[in-house]
Amino acid sequence: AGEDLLAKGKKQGYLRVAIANEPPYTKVEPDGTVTGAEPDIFRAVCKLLGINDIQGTVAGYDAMIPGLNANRWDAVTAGLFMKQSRCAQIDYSEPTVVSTESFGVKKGNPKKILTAADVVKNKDLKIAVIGGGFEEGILKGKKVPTSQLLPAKDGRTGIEMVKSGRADAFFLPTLSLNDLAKTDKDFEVTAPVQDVPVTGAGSGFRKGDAKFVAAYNVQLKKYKATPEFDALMKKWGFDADASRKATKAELCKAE
Ligand code: 6CS
Repeated sequence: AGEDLLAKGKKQGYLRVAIANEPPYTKVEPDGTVTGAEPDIFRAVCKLLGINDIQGTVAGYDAMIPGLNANRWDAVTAGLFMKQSRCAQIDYSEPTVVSTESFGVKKGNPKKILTAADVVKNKDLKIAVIGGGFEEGILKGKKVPTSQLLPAKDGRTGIEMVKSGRADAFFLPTLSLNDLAKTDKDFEVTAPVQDVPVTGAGSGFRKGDAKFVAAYNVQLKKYKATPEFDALMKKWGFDADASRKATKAELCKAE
């Protein structure tokens, strides 16, 4: 980093963040405004630190950490779920959003896909996953062959793969699938998958910005105790108490 991130943010009046465009975690409004649960939390905490704005860039989940370390943005605020390999590469804030995973499947769930174990035991299944995403990592960790995993660029693409029959399921956070289902009644979302880790994200920073992260965590803790935080979490469909109870140390244990 070299330059002090807090001083830089205050001086220029904003920080740069990487986001996806996957509501309710992240969302780009038609006018370009960056919103969704994680950017909204980040913006609010930055205000408490004296930094008034954020500038978002949409990036793939596989590009977020390399881009952060290449200084293309100052933070990742995309619901980038904590796990061992990611926690080793970047410095996360304490948890913001905590959530679950589901499968998006054809109506009636014809292949009966409800758990990761269901995928492991059926070599004929093709599962759409976001490239470089947490879900891909879970299935690879369970030794599902790469040939069974079909990369999807974003949520909408993954659902199209299921509807066209190219994929038997799309593995994605429950809330992201529910959001897609609001405008597309042609697929269904399974109950939260029971045999995978709880997902939790925080904002991700460069290891060199530890001083900023410490200051950020102080304000984040205060913010999480306010009614504004409850309102924001409710607006996007997240559980505020689950977020308050979660710890980075615990979430970083996920494989
Ligand atoms: O952390 C990840 O990689 C995942 N996070 C979200 C919010 N959606 C998909 C992505 O794979």
